[in-house]
This record gives sequence, structure tokens and C-alpha cells, in this order.
Amino acid sequence: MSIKGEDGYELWLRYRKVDDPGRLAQYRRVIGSVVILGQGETIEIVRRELERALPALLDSSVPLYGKEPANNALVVGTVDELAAAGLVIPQDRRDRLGEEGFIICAYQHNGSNQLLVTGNSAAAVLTGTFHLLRLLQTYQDIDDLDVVNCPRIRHRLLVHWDNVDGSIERGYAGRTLWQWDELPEKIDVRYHDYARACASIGINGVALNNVNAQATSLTSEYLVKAAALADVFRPYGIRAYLSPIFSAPMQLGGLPTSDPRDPAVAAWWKDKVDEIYRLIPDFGGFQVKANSEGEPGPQDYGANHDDGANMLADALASYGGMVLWRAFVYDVTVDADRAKCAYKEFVPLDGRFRPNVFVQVKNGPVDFQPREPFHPLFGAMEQTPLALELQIAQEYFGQSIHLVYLAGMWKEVLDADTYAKGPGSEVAGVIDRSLYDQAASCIVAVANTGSDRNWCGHHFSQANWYAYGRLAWDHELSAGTIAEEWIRMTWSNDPEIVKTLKKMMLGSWLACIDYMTPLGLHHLMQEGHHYGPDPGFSAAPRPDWNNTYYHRADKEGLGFDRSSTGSNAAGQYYSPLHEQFDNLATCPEEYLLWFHHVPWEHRLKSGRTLWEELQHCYDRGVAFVDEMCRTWEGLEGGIDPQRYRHVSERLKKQQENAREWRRVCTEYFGRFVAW
Ligand code: GCW
Repeated sequence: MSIKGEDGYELWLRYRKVDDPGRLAQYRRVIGSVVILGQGETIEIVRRELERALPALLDSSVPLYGKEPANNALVVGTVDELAAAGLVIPQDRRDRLGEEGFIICAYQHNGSNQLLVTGNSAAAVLTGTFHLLRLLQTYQDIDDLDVVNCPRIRHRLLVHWDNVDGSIERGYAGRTLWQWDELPEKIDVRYHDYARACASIGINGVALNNVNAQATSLTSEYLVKAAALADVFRPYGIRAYLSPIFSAPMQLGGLPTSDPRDPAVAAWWKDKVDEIYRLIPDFGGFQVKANSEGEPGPQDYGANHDDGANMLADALASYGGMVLWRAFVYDVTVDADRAKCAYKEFVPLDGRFRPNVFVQVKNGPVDFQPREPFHPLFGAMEQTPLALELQIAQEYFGQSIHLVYLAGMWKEVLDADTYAKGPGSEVAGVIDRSLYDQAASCIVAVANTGSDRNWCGHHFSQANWYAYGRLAWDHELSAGTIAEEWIRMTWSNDPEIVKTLKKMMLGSWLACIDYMTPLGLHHLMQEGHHYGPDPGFSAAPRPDWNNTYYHRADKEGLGFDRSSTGSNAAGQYYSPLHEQFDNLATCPEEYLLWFHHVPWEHRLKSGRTLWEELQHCYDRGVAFVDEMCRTWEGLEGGIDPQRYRHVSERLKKQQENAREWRRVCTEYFGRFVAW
């Protein structure tokens, strides 16, 4: 039987017929009919989703909306609606759910069996509905379910580096999804599809525009457009955020300054915020890049980050809005080691931010590299909630050409122990605030979506969007579990295919490190676009925009000495990490060249010298990509031809690129090796 081609537009929400007779029979039995309680836009979305999914998955017409919760009915609604129908969720369970958590449970009522999907809000019911559909899509047992599921992080944002001209900074899947010219009059159906995909994985905030912001985004004309998008997102439980430019009071307001301490400046922002909330009553807040890579900010006036963030926070506070103030700063006058700058600038400000400010910190101290140690700010600002910023977009990972599944990297960061309060002080606990017993928590990731039909350029890049949402909701899920869910929903439930794709995905991140930047190397990508290798690049005006700055290859060895004999970036970590990173003998090999300038003849755990080990890593990375190509070829016929070809083409390119990385880097570094 030939398989119909797919273009990937449906993402992980394909709802193909359950191809397992046992499971199908169970699903048909448990979901004999559907009762949807309540009304409103969100419940309407729930209804539409179930209407779309169930007949397709179950390949039968499931009677929807019987009024009475009959035997073998799926009953969906808020706990209040359920209670009104006589289906009572005990108070202690309700309390545990908060606003967003959901319950999926078997229930006996008047001698009949029901399956309930419920939560305290309609948005929670929607999340629960998607969760149930995921169980069906992945062929899970749904007899006797008792799922109580709450997000560990409160604000889970997807942020877009989209410009008003329609381009996307670091976007590799076409143009922006937001049709600014057509808004607010024309609402592209794709906005709904986008919001639906986000809601299906628990994303509850979207920052619409680039952090390298343009003042245009704050004009009344654009705010009306943003409001139209916010109107689409709202029933999906998603709030809109904007990235304002700090110089807006001058650019738009005609003020002589944007100094945050100037009352006229604060008043201008207050008016602007009032205007935004008139249009978008549930507006989430501002994400700000200030005094970073040339963007304007409070330091232009001798004020500091806290002055800027607090001034905006004050304008937003009465509405419940928040400020995500980015800590991506690396002013050369602060420290000659770029990796140290943010810590040095921000730690002294701990305790000086308003409660509705998050300091937003990238996973590592440099910039979304294939592998970095976690950012030393995590754990170092006890009184300031920190938002973790990840990048889905694969700027430094072969963009939308390379198959690289990023969940393993994100898990490595989340699971890393900061030792801030002794052992067991993981980054995840810093972010979800469980380490400090506080409620405010936030995670953001730079989106990889665009106007490409398959949303993300590479079909497998969809997995990174998916994995981000799932991890943001529950960082305890494993990279493997998430990969398996995604494969089953996106490709197939065939056990062979699941096994094969999972192996490819789970090995792909380590392979990418191997063929690009093994052993703690970083920032060797070509200047500007960051695709492909250029370890010798040294023509940039700033030292830390040169690749030679990062690897420091010379006759003696390779790597950036960040130990106590060098920049002492290792000293920004808590003990015992500090000592562990500082010492060449104990530094984890994956971060070796991050923290040390290592002699070429130094022997690693494998017994190989550094130079031999480097070559070994490059070979291993290339070999993995070769293996992915072979494995993929073996799937021909089992996967729809359209997506099969699309991925094949990209894998071939990845194979060429991996070889190029190996050739260029070994040739270049080889020149420094004496023998
Ligand atoms: O990763 C780098 C990118 C820039 C980006 C910057 C940032 C939005 O190369 O394009 O600018 O980080 O995070 O601000």
C-alpha cells in the first residue's frame, strides 16, 4: 500500500487512525460518546479539536455532546461545570491544580463509567484535552486513568525575533508568520493553527517581535495589529508580549532623553503601557534587550539595568504585567572574557529589582553554542527570579539543514547542579523557583517557526518546538520520552520506525558537538550567518567577535584558559564546581577547552593526546551522520515519500557539512601541532 505524501503542516497533530486493534477497541469502548460542558471561546476550541481528532483516530462517528454524562462517555469541562452536572472533584485535588493544571481520570457516577478531563479554567481543560489526545495518538492505555498534571513553570514563552519588514533574525523557515500589512483587518487562518500548536504543548506566552527592536512595534498603528493577534491567541490560553526599544520615548515621543530616571520618560512609558492595556487587557509584558550588542539602554545615561527594568516594571505592575530583562550583555570594559560579563554586571544588582521583573539568562554564558556549561548566574541571584532563555532556532546548529534534536542539551542545563544551596540545587530548581520556595517562574525560547509550509524548515526541527513546550511544562520529562511521543505523533507508531528515529534523534546533538565544536570548543562558526566552519576568522573589530579569541590555538595547545591562571571564569561557579572546572585533571572533558588552554600532547581519559582526541571526535561525529543517512534510506517506503525526500536531501547536506567541519578544523588546528 502506498503512503500518501505529507507536507508537514499538521505538525504533531495529525490524528491518523489508531493502527492497533487492541487499543482501538479500548478507545472506542472508553470513549463511546462525548459530553462537553460549558461555553465560551476556549470550550469551543476544545469542541472543535475533539470533533476533528476523535472520529479520525477512532475511525468511527463518536456521538458528541450528549447532554447527560452517559455510560462510557468522555466528559470535558471545568471543575465547576462538572460539579453542576454531579461529577465532583474533591477540593484538595482542585486546589493542587492551580489555574493551569488538569486532571484526566476515570470516574464512576450513578453506576456508569466516565472519563473526565477537567481543570479550574477553560484553558486548563484545553491543555488536558490535548494531553488526552496525545495519549491516544501514542497508543497509551487509557483504562483507569488518574492523571493530575500541573506545569512546573508558570510563564512558558515562545519568543520571536521577527522584524516589522517580515524578515526573521536567525529565522531559517521563511518569513514571519505575522502579516503586518494585512493586520488587523485580515486574520490569517495560520494564526489559529499556530496558537493551536502552541496550546497543544502548553505554551502560554508569545513575544511577537525581535529583541533587536524597532520603535515601529510600539506605534498605535502596530499595537492595533498586535492586539488582533492577541485576540486570536487569548482563547488558547496564550498572552502576547512585546519587545520594546529602550529609546522609544525619544524616537516616538520626541523627548530629549530616554533616561529611566527622568519623570517625563517614566510618564511616557506609563502612557504607552496604558494604551497597550486598553487594546490588550491581558498583555503579558515586555522583553527587553538593553545595552547589549549596541541596543540602547539605561547605561547610555549613567543609569543601570535595575533603573531601566524597574521603571518599566512600575508602568506594568498595576496590570499584572512583567518585565523580562535580558542579561545577554558583554561590554568589553566589564571584563576581557565575554563569558564573565553578565555575572559581573548582574550579581551586584540582586535584590534591586521589582517583584515583576525577571532577569532573563541564556542557558550558557556565551551564546547558544552547541555545548556550554550552564550560565553561572543561575543560583547566583537568590532574590531575583531568573528566566531561562533557550534557542530553538538552531542558529549555531546547522540551522534548518541539520537534524539536531536539542532536548538533551536543554536537559543537561536544567539538570545541572549549581550547588548554590549545597548539592541538589539544579538549574531547574532555580528556574521553577522550588529552590527558593517562590512562585514566580518563567522560561522562554527563541522560536524556529516561519512561513514555510512545514513551519520549521526541517521536519525534524518541529521536534525542538515540541520538546521545548513539553519541557517548559515538565522539565522532569526525559529527552527520550519526549522524542518518542513526538515520533509517534508526527511519523508513525510502528515500533521499528519509532526505535530507529529515536536513536537518530537522541544521538544527533552529541554528533553535532563532535563534528562542530568538540571538547568544549565554541564559536568557530562563520562570521555573520554562523553557518559552517571558520576557526581562523580574526578580522572583526571586537576581539570577542573573532573565532581565534575563543579557541586560542597556538604551538603549545588549544582552548581558552578560564581557570585561575587565566580569566578565572571558573571562579564564578560555586564550590565544588569551581575547583572541578579550575583543575585540568578534574574538569569534565566536554568542557575542557572551554576552561583550559590544553597542551597538544596532554592525554585524555581515553589515553589519546588532545590532538588525537580531537580527530577522534570529528570522525565520530561524521560517522554518526553517515549512519543517520544510511538508517534513513532504510526507511524509504515506510515513511510518506514527500517528507522522506525532504529529509533525505537535508541529511545529504548535513553529511557534506559534517565532513567540511572536520576537514576545515583539522587542517586549521593541525597547523599548530608541532609533529
Ligand atoms: O545569538 C545572538 C544572535 C543575534 C541575537 C543575539 C541576542 C537578537 O547572533 O542575532 O540578536 O544573540 O540574543 O540578542
